[in-house]
Amino acid sequence: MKMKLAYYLFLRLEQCGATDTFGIPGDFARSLYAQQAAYGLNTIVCAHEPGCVFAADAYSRLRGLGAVVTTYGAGGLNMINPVAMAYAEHSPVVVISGAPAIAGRRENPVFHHLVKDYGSQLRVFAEVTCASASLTEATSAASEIDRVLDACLTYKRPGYIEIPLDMTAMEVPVPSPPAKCFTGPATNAAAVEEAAGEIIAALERAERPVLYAGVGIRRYGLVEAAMKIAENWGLPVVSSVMGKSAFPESHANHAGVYMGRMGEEQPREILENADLVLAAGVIFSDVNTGFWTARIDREKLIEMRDLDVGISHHTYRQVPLNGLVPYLATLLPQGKNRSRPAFQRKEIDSSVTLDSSRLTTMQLIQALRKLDQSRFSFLADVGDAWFAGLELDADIFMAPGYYATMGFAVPGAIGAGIADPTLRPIVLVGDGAFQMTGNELSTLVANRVNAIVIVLNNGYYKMLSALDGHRDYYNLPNWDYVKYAEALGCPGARARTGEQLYRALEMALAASQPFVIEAVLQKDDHAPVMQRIKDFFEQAAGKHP
Ligand SMILES: Cc1ncc(C[n+]2csc(CCOP(=O)(O)OP(=O)(O)O)c2C)c(N)n1
Ligand SMILES: [Mg+2]
Repeated sequence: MKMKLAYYLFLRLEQCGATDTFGIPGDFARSLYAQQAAYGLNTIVCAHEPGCVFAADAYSRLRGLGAVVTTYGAGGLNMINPVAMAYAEHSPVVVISGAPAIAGRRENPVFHHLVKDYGSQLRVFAEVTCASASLTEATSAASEIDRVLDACLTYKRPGYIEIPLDMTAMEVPVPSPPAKCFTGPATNAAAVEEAAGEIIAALERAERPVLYAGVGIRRYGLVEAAMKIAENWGLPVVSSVMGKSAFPESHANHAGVYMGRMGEEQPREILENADLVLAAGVIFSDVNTGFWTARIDREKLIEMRDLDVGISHHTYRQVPLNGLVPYLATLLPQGKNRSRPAFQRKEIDSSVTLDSSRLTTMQLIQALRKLDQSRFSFLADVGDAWFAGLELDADIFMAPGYYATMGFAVPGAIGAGIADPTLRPIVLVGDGAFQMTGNELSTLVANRVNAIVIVLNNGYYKMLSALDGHRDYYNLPNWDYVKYAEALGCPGARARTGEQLYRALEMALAASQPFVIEAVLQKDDHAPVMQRIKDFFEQAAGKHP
């Protein structure tokens, strides 16, 4: 059977959950865009390539795969940082780039958009993806597409597919019937059974077991199975920072986010006093471990990773998370009668009121905690926006929790809103990050994604000053964010007090288009996690130099 190369690619994207693509057209991608329009795949054109990838990354976190379509060089290479983030954050985004036609290629290329040679862009992307391909041959094109997509879904990492102009509409042989989209990580059923047996025996013995939920749970679509395990065994659930909302935070067993000394007390006590920590898809990064202040004994730890499982000091290979977690969910306790875990869930602090005094980060947090979290997806950018977001009990929360690049949240809202139109995105973004990618507000307007964008305006790169003390070069130009928003076609309101924030939120909630709230905050007012990080770094440095 034969099919147009581009059509086969679009069909496979749809089968993997990506029914929309993000990108910016260009001459080397003109054929891809024309084919996409003819095929009928929804095309979202953003303002800038980094925004396209951030949008596709958020989309992928909700749909399982995101896709961007770009031109060569100027477009493709403009995507490197956010693709690197998607790699670090285990978010499968496939980059589809046009390339010079094969027919016109000369030995000594001096094409526009081209760096060194025809392999340059492919080599650059190889460094930030788990699989890459240049489709220069009709016979292998379909299997190369399948190979890259399968790797993206198996390893939850980005991939790269380059298509020369004259290959896009070429009729190429395709497999019939189509191959499976997702073959999954290598699995040894006997090893899964044996590892599960050992885990169950450890759970039966344990007096204070805890489920430590990581981002892998959401990436591999294991939320339901993780809930079953927690409910069957009466486990309190503590999330990692990156895994925030991987386990729904409205669930009664959820006890908070663990971040070593930087985090809240309750999840820390629960996790560090546990006699068994069942970690699922947790990445033990510096941020997740609260800058290595986490205290979890190796002997108490069962670490279910993407591809294998470590139990105390030994490892079962070919026991992937997506094989083990669903299997564990079917196994019930035989011995002890497990009831609901006993702990007090964090209440809304009623002493914080939205009055006429100067707006504080704590007031912003409390105002957001009072919203019905089930109606929203939350996206946070780097800085206090992220740390304020950590205080919410969100079921859907997205942030650059590992890679920590600025600029994710506003464009991320495009992808989140399109991937799941039933959830209204709420964006928390610092003024510094907003100044990088806030222009994607206009893409939100154009695509009728009615996100609520809250700009934390402290006139400062405050995160950096928390680590490093005050520097003049951390001061930011002061924009009028409300006027800026209006210029891009969406209304906004400024909040200098709690009362004004309350009113602004009411206006935003009533609006059917995107709405910007400029929250005017002070340089020395921090979300609780930021305050602890500041104290920690000050202590470590003695005093800032
Ligand atoms: C793309 C990128 N450039 C630079 C940095 C370094 N950096 C980390 S936090 C930060 C300041 C963030 O400022 P803002 O968005 O205003 O948030 P605040 O710290 O004030 O809460 C900077 C510059 C980064 N993380 N990402
Ligand atoms: Mg700032």
